[in-house]
Amino acid sequence: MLYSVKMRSAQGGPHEQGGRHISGAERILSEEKIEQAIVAMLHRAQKHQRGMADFISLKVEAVKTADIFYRPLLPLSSCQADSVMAGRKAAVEELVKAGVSTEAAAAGISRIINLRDSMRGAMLLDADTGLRVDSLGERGVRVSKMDCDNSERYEARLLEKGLFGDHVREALVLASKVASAVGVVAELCWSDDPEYVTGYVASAKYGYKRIPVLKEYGNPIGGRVFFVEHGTDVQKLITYLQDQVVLIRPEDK
Ligand code: WAQ
Ligand code: MG
Ligand code: MG
Ligand code: MG
Repeated sequence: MLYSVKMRSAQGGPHEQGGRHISGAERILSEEKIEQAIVAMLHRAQKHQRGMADFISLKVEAVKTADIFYRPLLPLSSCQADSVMAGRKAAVEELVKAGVSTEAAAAGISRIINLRDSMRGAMLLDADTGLRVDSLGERGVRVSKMDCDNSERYEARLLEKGLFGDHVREALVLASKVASAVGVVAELCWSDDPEYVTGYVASAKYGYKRIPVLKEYGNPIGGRVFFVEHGTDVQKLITYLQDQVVLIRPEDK
């Protein structure tokens, strides 16, 4: 039996009462791993670089094996960028290559830059017009119910590329689920953790492209934009992103 384990934390009260988002996490785990995961999530919320949480929600739900989708891990590669400006230029180039209009790509970057505080979830933007298509406001769409299929194997794959740590491990799984969704053209992301400046553009077509710097060190604003094909059934997409259980498998070598 597998379980979905989710955590979200905020400062100044719960998110739904105006609390400031601190951190969140989601895993799919077998029963014997739940306890350790919950303790790790609790510690993350308590000692986060965005500040100390005074609201922490932990949720454990059984997952029916028959409901699981298996989807491939996106291939990972990196681009060069030695400044925020160069990084953002590279992000626009990658987004346009993946099928996002120049205007929408620029709109995605400004949307994140102009956030007053970080959101808990992502904004959905039309990949042609750049207009926001979800109506979830400052909450956004929180992608949930996903994990890698085999943590040991997954972490070994990352290590082969010299990568380790929660940020990339969680982001690559999330990006792989998002890219597998019908209607998603590409994703743009950088962290809201002030000390983490590396971000990425991901798409089913070109994989997960790491961009070494997308914001200034110390900046607590980050976010995610999912660019969707014009005419996408947005409600169906949101249901997939939030509720569909997806396990990510590295392709066989
Ligand atoms: N679903 C939707 N949006 C999310 C989710 C989620 N599960 N988790 C985070 N976000 C949004 C939310 O707006 C956050 O404020 C923002 O993304 C940043 O979240 O290869 O760590 O968890 O080294 O801080 C990129 C790794 C790390 C790059 C990104 O984001 C690399 C990261 P964070
Ligand atoms: Mg995260
Ligand atoms: Mg897709
Ligand atoms: Mg964060």
